Amino acid sequence: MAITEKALSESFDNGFGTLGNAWNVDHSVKGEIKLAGHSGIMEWATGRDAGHGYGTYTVNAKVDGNQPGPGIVFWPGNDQWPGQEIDLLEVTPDGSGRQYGTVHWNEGGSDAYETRIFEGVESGVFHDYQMIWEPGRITFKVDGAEKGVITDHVPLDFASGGMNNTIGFLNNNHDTSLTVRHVEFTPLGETAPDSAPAFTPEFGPIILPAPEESVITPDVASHDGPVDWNAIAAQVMANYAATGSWHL
Ligand SMILES: [Ca+2]
Repeated sequence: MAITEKALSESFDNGFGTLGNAWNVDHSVKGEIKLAGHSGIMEWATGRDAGHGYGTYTVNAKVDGNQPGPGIVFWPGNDQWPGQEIDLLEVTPDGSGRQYGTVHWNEGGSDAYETRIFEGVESGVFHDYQMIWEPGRITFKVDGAEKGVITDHVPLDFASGGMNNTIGFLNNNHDTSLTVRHVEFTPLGETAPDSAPAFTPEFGPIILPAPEESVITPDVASHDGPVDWNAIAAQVMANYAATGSWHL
């Protein structure tokens, strides 16, 4: 399988676009997706090389509400947790509405983590959230301003002998929501493109533990009905076996 060090740029002008696997996510407004209540969208975490590695991750998004619920979550490529989860946005549980970033790791079978509070970042408006993942260093920025740096327990990416992470968005609170208008990934050492590159599905599909009442829309804009998650996964695996690429 090819290492997926490819740029990604998703504007949500065509439904879920490159992030085709979602449950309970609203894409009725062209150019954005909205997660409210219990909802999520994520690339498939199919193995250590799923998703993306070192580089710059930029997400234009808006949090509404001041409670935990919304998340910009980079999930471990191998879908194992506790593990290599990196969160570009969560909300503190103290009612202050403060936002923060986190690096998680597996410490002897238990979840361990380190956080950085994003001081002065307000909810209710769109911000550019950015994570720069480099060897030994993760930097969080909001609207171009550095909000925190973590240098301990920074994982190696797949190309360096470690594991990649998949891009995802979650919301699990009826009093909060997360609206996302743009997602971009630029591999380390490359310059962000001036215009969105054509999407290729190779960084492709997704997986997360499916919630009990999944409403998944895997086939991008073609249907919105409930879908059997296991059947989708089986089809993706079959396609991969037959063609060498992940697709539905
Ligand atoms: Ca957009």
